[in-house]
This record gives sequence, C-alpha cells and structure tokens, in this order.
Amino acid sequence: MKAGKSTFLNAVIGADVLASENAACTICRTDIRHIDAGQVPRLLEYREGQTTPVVIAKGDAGEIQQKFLVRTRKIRERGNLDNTIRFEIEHPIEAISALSSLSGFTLVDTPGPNEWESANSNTVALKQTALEALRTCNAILFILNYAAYKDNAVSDLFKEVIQNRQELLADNKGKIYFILNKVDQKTEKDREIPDVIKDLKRELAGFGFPNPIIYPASSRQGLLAKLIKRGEATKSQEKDFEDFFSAKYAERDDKGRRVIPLPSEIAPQALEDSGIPTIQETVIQTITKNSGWNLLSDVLEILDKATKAIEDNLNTQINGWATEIKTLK
Ligand SMILES: Nc1nc2c(ncn2[C@@H]2O[C@H](COP(=O)(O)OP(=O)(O)O)[C@@H](O)[C@H]2O)c(=O)[nH]1
Ligand SMILES: [Mg+2]
Repeated sequence: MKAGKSTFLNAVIGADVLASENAACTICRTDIRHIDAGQVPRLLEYREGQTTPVVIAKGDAGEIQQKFLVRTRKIRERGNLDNTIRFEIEHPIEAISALSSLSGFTLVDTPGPNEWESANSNTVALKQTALEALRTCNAILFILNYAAYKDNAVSDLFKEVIQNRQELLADNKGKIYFILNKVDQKTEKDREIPDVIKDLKRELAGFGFPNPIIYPASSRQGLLAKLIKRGEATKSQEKDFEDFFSAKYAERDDKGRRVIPLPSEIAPQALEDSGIPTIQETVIQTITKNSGWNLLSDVLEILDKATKAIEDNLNTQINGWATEIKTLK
C-alpha cells in the first residue's frame, strides 16, 4: 500500500488519471485500455451480475481522477453495496501509443496485498481477481517502496505476497519485474541506490525469485516531467515538480548562488532520470517478444490440430478401402 503502484502506472500512461491519496485508494482491480488520442477518455464500473458497465465519468484525466476518487471513497466508507467487481479506464497510454502492435494491451492496477484487508469489501473476491490478473497477464511489475525498504526488512514487504508465491512463481518465470520506487527520497546519508539494489536482489532470490530484475524509479518525477515536457501540466503539478524535484538540478551562478532552472528546461533530463523511459522500453520489448512467441505457438498448435484431423480422416478412408478390398477379394 502506498508504494506508488497507481502513480507508476500514471507515469507510464502519461496522465494523472488513476487516483492516489493517503488512505487505501485502489479498492479493486482497474484495467486501463488504450484508446486513440482523438477519443474521449471514460471511467467505467463493472458490477456483479451485470454485463454492461456503468459510465462513472467522461472527459479529461483530471475529471476522471476526481470522480474516481469520490466513487472509491464512497465504496470504502459504505461498503460495496453495488457489488462492484472492477473499474475500467479508457485513456490513451503514452508508452504504447507509438507501437501499434501493442494497442490491444491493457494495464492492470491492483490493490496491494495489505489493501485487501483494509478495503471494506469481500477480501476473498479481491484476492481472487488480483491473482487472476497476475495469472493472465504478459508482465508483472511489483512496485516496492524505497522509503519503506530503507528502514524495514524486505521480509515485511513480502510476507503477504509470498503466501501466494507458488501460484505466482509457477507460470511467471521471465515476466516478473521489480520496481524500486521513490528513489528520489534518498538522502545524503542513505546508501547508494546500486548497493540497495544489490541487497534487495539477494533477498528476493532468497524468497524464490531467481535473478530478479530490479529497476530504480521515481514515478512521481517521471509523471510530472512527462506532463511538463508536453506542456500539459497544471499550475499545481508544476509547483509540485518545483517543490520536490527541481532542487537537484540547481546550478551555481558567478556569485555561488544556487539557481534552479525552469521546470520546462529540466523536464527532459528529469524524465530520463526518473527511470520510467528505461522501464517502458525494456518491459515493452519483453512483452512484444513473449507475446510474439505466444502468438506463434498458438498458431502452430492450431496448425498441428488441423494436420492431425486430416491424418485421422485419411486413415479412416484408407481403413474403409482396406475393408472394401477384402470383400472384393
Ligand atoms: N516522492 C515520491 N512520491 C511518490 C512516488 N510515487 C508515488 N509517490 C507518492 O506516494 C503516495 C502513494 O502513491 P500511490 O500511487 O497511491 O500508491 P499505491 O497505493 O501503491 O497505488 C502518493 O502520495 C504519491 O504521490 C515517487 O516516485 N516519489
Ligand atoms: Mg493505488
């Protein structure tokens, strides 16, 4: 909870659309489907026993995030009276908009293991949907909170996840990634990030994830930098960027004063430094490669079945002829 899962996905999407706040926020699975830039984004809610979803919001990212927050708060406070199963957001996903082969892919935001208990709803059903999402997806990213990892043993973070480890590990070799998020919270006295990653690697290996792939990231910085770069940041997003991320790009003037460049001047570098572009490129590459293989093996299986059917057919015919020859003889 609060490791930055929703923020990370927002950074990948390139819009502040998934709600994130201090209380447990993501109450059930939310799918984000890519639409073309011209289409109007929507927030849909699926309820048990109903085939058509309810349209909760329509409009830009801010509009959707606001309505999403109001709706999830209501569900959390009053209980899940409408039996909501999942949400779906239709929004352009910046990271896949450039690759038409990926346009059918969906991002899935799940509640954290510790949110399952805190959400005032059917926790068994929540666990089931989250695990199902994990089973059926092409890549899984575990978002770990650097700020929490600094002080706590990784065993605390993984206790819950590991209860489902066998299910997770069985089919998912090669498609699990770990994101060490909020690395911007490192202070002077903290260990260097590569050292932290080395430790984390060892600990994750001990938990049964052989050779874990870990990327450092600052999702909030990545998201804000993307928005500023595109000239789409609101005043408050720009202020957030200045308050939390600009200072490390300060330069000294001739009198030795620290001068901080404008957000628009440092956004491209800040985006690179956030680690988000690297993660997008690597993970997306793996997904296309894996799904390419999956597609190929699906097609091969169909061809294989078809040839078997033809072979069976021919064998039956041959058997028929053999009996006819017998009677003729
Ligand atoms: N400093 C910093 N804060 C972040 C970062 N990513 C997320 N946050 C903040 O952490 C809080 C929880 O984020 P959220 O995405 O809701 O976490 P979730 O519960 O895992 O979905 C929010 O206040 C975010 O703004 C980051 O990279 N750096
Ligand atoms: Mg969340």
